[in-house]
Amino acid sequence: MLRSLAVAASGDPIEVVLLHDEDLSVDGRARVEETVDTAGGTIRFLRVPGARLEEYPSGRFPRTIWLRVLLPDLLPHVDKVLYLDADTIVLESPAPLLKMELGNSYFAAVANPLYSFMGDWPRTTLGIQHPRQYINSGVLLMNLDLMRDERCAERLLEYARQHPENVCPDQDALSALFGDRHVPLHPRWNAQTTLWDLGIEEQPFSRMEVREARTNPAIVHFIGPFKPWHYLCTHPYRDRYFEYVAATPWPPPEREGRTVVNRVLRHLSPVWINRWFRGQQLLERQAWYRRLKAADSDRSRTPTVRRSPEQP
Ligand SMILES: [Mn+2]
Repeated sequence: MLRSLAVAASGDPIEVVLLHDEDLSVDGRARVEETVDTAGGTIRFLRVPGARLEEYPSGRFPRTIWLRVLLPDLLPHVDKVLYLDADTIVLESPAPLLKMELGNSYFAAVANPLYSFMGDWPRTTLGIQHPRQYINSGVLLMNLDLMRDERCAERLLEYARQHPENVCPDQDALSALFGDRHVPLHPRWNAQTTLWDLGIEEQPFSRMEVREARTNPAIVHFIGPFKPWHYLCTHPYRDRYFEYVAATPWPPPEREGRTVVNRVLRHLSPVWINRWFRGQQLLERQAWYRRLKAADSDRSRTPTVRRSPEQP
């Protein structure tokens, strides 16, 4: 991501803040610095104490998913920031995006289309009526001033604690609370894998937007379980990822997932591959949630512990 950003920004000054919760090796930091230096940019490593993140329930995801919502506090003197997931590549300078006026909106983001087999939880569980208000949290242009003023981090924490069962904890919380307070971006600013996997009619974008985002994405986001180094990744921009890696001090990641089953699955359409994998993930998540509920009702039998009411 950083290498691609360095190339895409060409000439536009970039100031990178790398958020992390665990120690980074001296060698790892040096490699990151070298990658950003090649673009004449600056980098600051910002370590966030794990305890800060542990306050937010993250389900089966790493706790670091919550780092982005702490940015208003972490960068107290910054008015606006572009948050990028590490599983993105940047193909066009985001400088014009950063100039966008956000007015009374907390952030600008791209909607998150869903595979139909995953169900429509944004509507049925989160109460989001318009599919464009369910956003993907991997690329966020954040109005830090407004988010600080209106205590967004605390409100997200409160919501997350009341909804520990949510499928995508940070993204669901951002969408449910602030989906109606965001600027919807063209899908080319967060071209998620679903853009290519799903049919045009299945996406919450116009036909024109889908075509433009497919042919000319500005930021590609490798969402889901198959990152570019996975054997089941058939993403059209997979090779671009490896080109960028080749220009960094890191060796290319080892290919993973080349199992007998996957050699058969690879011949299926991406939707069916996802259905197979994510179906299994969904089952695991349901089992995890049943355990959570069981533990919860165990505790509620103890009169000294008060629990907030269970959400549907
Ligand atoms: Mn991501």
